[in-house]
Amino acid sequence: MTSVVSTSPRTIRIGSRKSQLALIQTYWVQEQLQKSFPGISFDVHTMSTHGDKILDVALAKIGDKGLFTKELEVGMLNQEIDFAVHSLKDLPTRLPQGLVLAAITERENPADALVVHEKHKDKQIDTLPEGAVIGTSSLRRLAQLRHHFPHLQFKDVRGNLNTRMSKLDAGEYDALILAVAGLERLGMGDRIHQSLPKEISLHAVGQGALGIECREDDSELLSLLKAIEHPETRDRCLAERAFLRELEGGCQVPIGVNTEIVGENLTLTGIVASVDGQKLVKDTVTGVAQNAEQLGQELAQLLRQQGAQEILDEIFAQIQRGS
Ligand code: DPM
Repeated sequence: MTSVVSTSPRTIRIGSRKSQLALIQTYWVQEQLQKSFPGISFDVHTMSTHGDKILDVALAKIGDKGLFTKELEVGMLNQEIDFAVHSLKDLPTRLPQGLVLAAITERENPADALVVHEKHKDKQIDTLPEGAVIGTSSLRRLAQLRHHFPHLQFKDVRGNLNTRMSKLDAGEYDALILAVAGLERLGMGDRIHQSLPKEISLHAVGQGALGIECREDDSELLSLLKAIEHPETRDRCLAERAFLRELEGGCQVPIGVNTEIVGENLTLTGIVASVDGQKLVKDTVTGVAQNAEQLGQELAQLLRQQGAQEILDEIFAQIQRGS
């Protein structure tokens, strides 16, 4: 008797935003999967997301529930694509019903970087002159830097990395703060002037890692995607995401984190700051990495006891008022 084996190879459709960074990330994931599963074809389908279409509005004002992810999620639920590759930090901590975070890839350097105008090439973040204009659209970066360097000025900056760099080089800003990982992936690592230490800027939840989202009932794909998962990054990012979820924070909140794994233990540090940089609460928890999500929740509760909720409520009210 011959056994029946399914020989029709499946074609898996990967959804991606059209931005240069998104495509680099998606092609990287495609290549890793193609190497692991040479018999399956992985095709890339691009889509524009809401966040890509409104480049001139400050991020914090347009709300952020899935700004860069929603169209891809609709595509997955409609079976137009099978999975989507996201910068994990742009993926909301609550996913739509029917979708799951299937895998988290190995994290690159999660730090923030200082990129300076040529005239400041001998300066560091702590030696930039009084009134120097720093370009950032991140409330997290803004709040932490204002806290440490009240003599600096801050101005919104939007657009892709090339646009931002041209504005910097044209003298509209003295410096920009951008993710090390994004600059490196785009081949602009040479513009990283200083990697900001965690004492100055705690990075965003999930920064530097990629998150793969797919339908929860696609068990075949879920098991394939495990091939590109990095367990240590997953534990760290699950702790960070549980912390953010517990605080009901979206992607545009002045919440920063740092995680480390030593042996079996995971250490998670978190910060919640007011936009003016005046109020800031920070604490650290350590426990076994297996309980990553529980650690994140614990840290959120600790910070809540120290006033984090009042700081966040104030920010949500400000954003609602459109100020
Ligand atoms: C989110 C933030 C920013 C991005 C907010 C934050 C930065 C916005 C800005 C949630 N998403 O970090 O506090 O400064 O204007 C984004 C970048 C990357 C993914 C670029 C960057 C690349 C790094 C990565 C935008 N999303 O942070 O400079 O994949 O982790």
